[in-house]
Amino acid sequence: MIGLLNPTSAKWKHRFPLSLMYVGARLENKYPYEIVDQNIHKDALARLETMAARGDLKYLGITVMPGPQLFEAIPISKYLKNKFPNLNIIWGGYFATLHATTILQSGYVDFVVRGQGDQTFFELINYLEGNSKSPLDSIHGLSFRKNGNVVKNPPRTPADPNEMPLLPYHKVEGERYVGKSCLGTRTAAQYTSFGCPFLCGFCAIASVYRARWLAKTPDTMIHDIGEIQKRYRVNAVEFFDENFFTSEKRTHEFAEKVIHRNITWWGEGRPDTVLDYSDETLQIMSRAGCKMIFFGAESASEEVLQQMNKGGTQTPDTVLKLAERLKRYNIIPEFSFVFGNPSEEVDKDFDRNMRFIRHVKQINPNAEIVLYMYAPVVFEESELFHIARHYGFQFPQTLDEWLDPKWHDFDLRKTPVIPWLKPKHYERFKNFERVLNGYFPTVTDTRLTSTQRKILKLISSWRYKTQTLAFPLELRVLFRLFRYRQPEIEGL
Ligand code: B12
Repeated sequence: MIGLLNPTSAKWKHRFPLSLMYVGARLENKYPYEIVDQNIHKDALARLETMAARGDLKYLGITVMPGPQLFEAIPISKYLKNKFPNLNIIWGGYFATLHATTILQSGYVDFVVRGQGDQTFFELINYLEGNSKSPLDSIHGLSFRKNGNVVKNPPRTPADPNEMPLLPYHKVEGERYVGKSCLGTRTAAQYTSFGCPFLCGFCAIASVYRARWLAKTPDTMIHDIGEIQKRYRVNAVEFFDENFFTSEKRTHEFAEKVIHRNITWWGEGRPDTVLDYSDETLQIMSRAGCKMIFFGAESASEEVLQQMNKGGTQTPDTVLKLAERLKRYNIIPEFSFVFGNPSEEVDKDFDRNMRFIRHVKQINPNAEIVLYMYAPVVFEESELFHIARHYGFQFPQTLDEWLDPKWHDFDLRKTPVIPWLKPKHYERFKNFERVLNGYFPTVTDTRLTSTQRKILKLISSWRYKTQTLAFPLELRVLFRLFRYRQPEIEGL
């Protein structure tokens, strides 16, 4: 039996474990497998242990994002490997892809599947089960240990998602993943394209997919939506694609086709791409239920955008124009910014970004703002990664080191492990975020009542207007009291 584990990630909302469902789809009818999701099964480890003790668990695949998932994946792998040395532990997902060597050197993970993982995993199981004559070295996208060294096979060329098998909804407790969000009462997650055509220096997707973008056709998308509507009466969809809006033609056709499905939807895109869309496309998107779009605005500085290798035609002005334009279509832009890029002038950069965000809010008060602190990703060709290293940034050298509390929040982009950022920067960032969230509470927190919103706005009003950020204790108390939730940490 193959176990596929999704370690705890989201704190309060559960979404389909798509990564594992794609991996599972390939195994369907060929190898028995079970998906165990620690987000909903708090006894996940005990379950796996029982299976392993019965001799029922031969392989354990774990999906690993940095942050909370990693902090579960490490102790679970260590514990199970120690107790059941014959269990093959296989990691996949973005963290695994980018840190394969460190992971394998730990000794308690046997294989790492890099990048798009379903076919690689299937070929690995074929090999381990003795059903394939090809050697391990021929499995593209796989890393493993050989004679004490880590072997990194060539990367796998990503496959066309239109040719992928249907997702195995029968393998998950689907009802647990369909829930309330700001989009609708029955929200589900979908994934309709792999990769992104751009090479932004801070993005894990760029590092893995290298400017490739492979997308499902509108017909396949509609078919998939039909499936989840039939099964779960879904009325809202979050498209987790990194760049859903890459092709205007696809978006337009999808919008035309989905219009009768009565769903509200959200996706991620680039400001310049969507600003270039015709009025006609934006109109049909709006009529077809597109309620909100997440955009990487990144920075108020053209120079920083260049340093990030944002590419395309994006400038800070693009964001302002888009904020204005989307008002007409009733689509909420959710602009994400990255503070604290490697620079001698961090304070100036902060000032510029803060001023810019206030400007965006002036143009479109409904625009949502999502703030991140820069966290390097492994991306050898990226200038940003080299600059970060030049400033003395270094990733942990061992897997256990990642457990150090100082790395705990690293990928939540809030912790001081970045040499050019001092505690005062984090403090300022956090305080700006608090005042902004207080004055403009996010619509994505559906549990926040209108009275709570009014209280937050009222209390933070003087701070926002006078730009007094220091010691916002009253806001910290209110956020705690109201259990305020941030989309950057917990999803929509
Ligand atoms: C959904 C999502 C979330 C959800 C998770 C919901 C859930 N169900 O668990 C939430 C909102 C919780 C989340 C949080 C975070 N996320 Co997130 N998230 C995503 C997102 C948008 C989609 C992931 C997804 O479902 N993809 C669809 C599946 C099919 O693709 P996939 O995951 O790549 O899986 C394929 C391969 O990777 C591989 N694979 C994956 N797992 C496994 C396992 C095995 C065993 C094998 C063999 C193969 C394999 O095979 C799969 C099929 O080909 C991605 C971006 C993206 N577009 O992928 C970011 C992304 C994964 N997240 C990222 C990050 C950094 C985070 C955070 C840590 C920080 C943050 N602020 O975003 C937080 C953590 C907070 C927390 N509380 O856990 C980064 C990872 C970057 C990195 N350096 O590694 C990404 C890539 C976004 C980005 N561009 O930077 N996230």
